[in-house]
Amino acid sequence: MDMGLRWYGPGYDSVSLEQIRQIPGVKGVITTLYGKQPGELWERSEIHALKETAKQEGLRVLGIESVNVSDAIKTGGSKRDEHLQNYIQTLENLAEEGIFLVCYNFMPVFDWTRSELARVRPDGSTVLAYHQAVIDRIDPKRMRESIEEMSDGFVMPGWEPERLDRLEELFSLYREIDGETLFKNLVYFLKAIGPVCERYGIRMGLHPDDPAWPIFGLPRIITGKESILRILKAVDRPYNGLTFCTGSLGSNPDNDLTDIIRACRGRIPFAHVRNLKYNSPGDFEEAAHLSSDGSLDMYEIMKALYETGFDGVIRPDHGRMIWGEKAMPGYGLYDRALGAVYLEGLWEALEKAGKSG
Ligand code: DNO
Repeated sequence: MDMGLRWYGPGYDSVSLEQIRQIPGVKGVITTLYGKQPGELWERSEIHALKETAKQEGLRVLGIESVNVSDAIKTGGSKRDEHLQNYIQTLENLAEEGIFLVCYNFMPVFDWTRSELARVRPDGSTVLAYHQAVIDRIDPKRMRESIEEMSDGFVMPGWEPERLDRLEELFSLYREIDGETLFKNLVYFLKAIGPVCERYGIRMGLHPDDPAWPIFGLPRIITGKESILRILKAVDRPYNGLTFCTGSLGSNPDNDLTDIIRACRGRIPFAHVRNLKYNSPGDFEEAAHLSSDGSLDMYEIMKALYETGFDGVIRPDHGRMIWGEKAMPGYGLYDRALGAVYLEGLWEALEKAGKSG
């Protein structure tokens, strides 16, 4: 298992590589080429430069989150094949640079969604939160205003202004796309990238939908055990894997996280491990990683990963904003560092118990 921290790159992240390097046990970063539009080709020289930046600080690029999939690929639009060629070439360029883990999602229009970016918890920390009634009142096409107001000037992954400017157009692209069509387009994508993934040993980690149910009338297709197994079986090859995101799947209390991990044995190359707290149906808030601070049992989750032979990358996920830090919501340094070390502690205990038992 390699522990990594997500890093947005120079100019995009308030957290530095030097700070990341000082978190015990963190071997590298999960990063991306920010500024690249979905569908665009990533040149090998650009990937190399990214890798060198990390290397100069003694860190590896453990994986990419994300090489985003374009709307043409998701909807089967006219530019699908051109974008697929670029995606395939990008994967090859990444592999040539020694990067073999790629996370992506297949959510229409919106990536992860929250209704609040700074809900105050009893200890004064602030967290991302979701309240269905608030989401139901939002006009999704005016999301730009809501996000700008909420995010304190930080640009968040999946919520880039270029995207928010095109919401009207994006909604119309998905007008005819139901869950089944989206699923078929995902299979088409996975089959198309199969040869390059198999040639280089690339592991793709499909990120579940967050929250794990349809929102704003848009379909969402990776929401729980059944839908995950369906896609893993539709393209039943090791390269077709899952990014096991506890916070996304855990947004639905009906999802049994450890059961999903066991059902996906061998197909989880990447895990986002974090906690959240359910307040009432449709209302949850993120919490510290520690089990007792939220509703998820981190020990059981790490144990299921350990027992199924997980050998990929784990990163702590959204952290609380604590100690006066000002950073991108969910992606400050302090609480994610606490999370990383806590998860490493659980892993160390599991490994030692495993060896002695
Ligand atoms: C949010 C993240 C997502 C994730 C993408 C993967 O914090 O978990 O933005 O990176 O959905 O493609």
